[in-house]
Amino acid sequence: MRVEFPDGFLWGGALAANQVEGAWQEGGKGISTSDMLPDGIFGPVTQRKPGDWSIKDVAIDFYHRYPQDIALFAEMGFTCLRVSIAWARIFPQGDELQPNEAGLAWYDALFDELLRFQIQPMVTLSHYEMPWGLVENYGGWGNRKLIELFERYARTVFTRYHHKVKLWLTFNEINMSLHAPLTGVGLPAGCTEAEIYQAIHHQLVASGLAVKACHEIIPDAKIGNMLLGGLAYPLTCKPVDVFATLQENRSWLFFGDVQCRGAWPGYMQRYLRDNGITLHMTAEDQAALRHTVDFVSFSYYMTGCVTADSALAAKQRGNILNMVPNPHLESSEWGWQIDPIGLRTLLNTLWDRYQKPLFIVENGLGAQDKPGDDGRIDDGYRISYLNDHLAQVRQAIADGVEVMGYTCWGPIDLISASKAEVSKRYGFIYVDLQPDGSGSLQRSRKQSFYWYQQVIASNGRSVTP
Ligand code: BGP
Repeated sequence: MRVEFPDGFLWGGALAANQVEGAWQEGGKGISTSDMLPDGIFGPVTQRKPGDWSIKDVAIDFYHRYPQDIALFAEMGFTCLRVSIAWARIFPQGDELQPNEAGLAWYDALFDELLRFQIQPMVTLSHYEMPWGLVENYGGWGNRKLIELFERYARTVFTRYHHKVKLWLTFNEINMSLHAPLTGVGLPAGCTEAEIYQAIHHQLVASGLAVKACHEIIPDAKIGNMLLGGLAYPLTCKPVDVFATLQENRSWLFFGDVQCRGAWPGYMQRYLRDNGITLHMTAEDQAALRHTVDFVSFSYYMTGCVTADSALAAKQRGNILNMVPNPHLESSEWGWQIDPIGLRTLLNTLWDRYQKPLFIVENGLGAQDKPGDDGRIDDGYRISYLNDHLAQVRQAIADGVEVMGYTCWGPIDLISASKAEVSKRYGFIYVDLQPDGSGSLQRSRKQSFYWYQQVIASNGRSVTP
């Protein structure tokens, strides 16, 4: 007998404020780190001057068009939508004592609209952005003052939305900070590894305090962490490659170990020791870390391989995970290797490691969709990609893994994070927006829209093995 997706499994999509909202200077919003990175999370910092333009400034104009977009999500049958709150809409500089009412009111309206369609909001507190004032005036997360300022922000939104939002996430892809320090922890390029680890520690403490605050203020809510779910395979079965792979996976998973088990693991203490890094950690910090998450959420796009041979590794740098490409896998147009079985492996790995419910909060295929002469967008490649991944999620459920839901990335086309491209489209809904900012912003349904509608209506039974 085939095991199916459980009743109550949440289906939907995931968005991030800075990739969809636009309205970058409306409603009293302050400037964020994302505004200062117009070329994406790996790009250079650009001080924004009046008259400067960035594709993110308007993005897909979700700020003004959300009712129409939510109606389309409802038409697909969504039961959950992952969004993020732009911290700089609530505390424009990051250190005000009182929140910005216009920012709070906008998210009230957004959540009300979702609830009107019985779509459950899942809210990320910080998705790849924070108020620029915190970088400029405090030096980002390197400064422990940010713990207090983040807690103030988290408590403000928990209190305001306590009866509307019951699913929360702390920091998006918290394990990306070593790779994109400004986006992750507000540290400039050129900062040292020791500075990044100290900043990460402050952020992990803040995450623990947010969990504590959420449990106090909204006892019936669940709060999770959010990891980039890349998985490393050994390039060969040489024991040195296998151990190097274990270490690579730990470098991504240690964040989850802290957030799920409540302390820095021994292998990380050894890493810090071996690299001459001393963390400043107080007894209060240790107490804060013990507030562990209720569930583990993660993004999943690709896997990669690891070799202990540094010359070979340097020659063969692959996708954004910077691992060696897997010779057995195909890649997307952006070189991201497609590996549906890897998702089953990862779900099992995380379940074995943490024994906490899992939520796949991002997965999807970025592609250059082109409307045909009749305006239709036949994105069969996206349907195959998503079908194959969902078939593996069903396998993992049959393996005994507890999976709460699936929100695919970018259910409507949006601005990509890595390079702020608009041509890298993930959506079931096409947005008429071109790289130079032209386009009507009109929305239209792709072929995959109807496919996903069917998947949700059948609670996943229509997914082919
Ligand atoms: C994740 C981020 C998202 C998202 C996605 C796809 O890392 O959490 O914000 O954008 O990746 O990446 P990209 O937009 O670069 O294709």
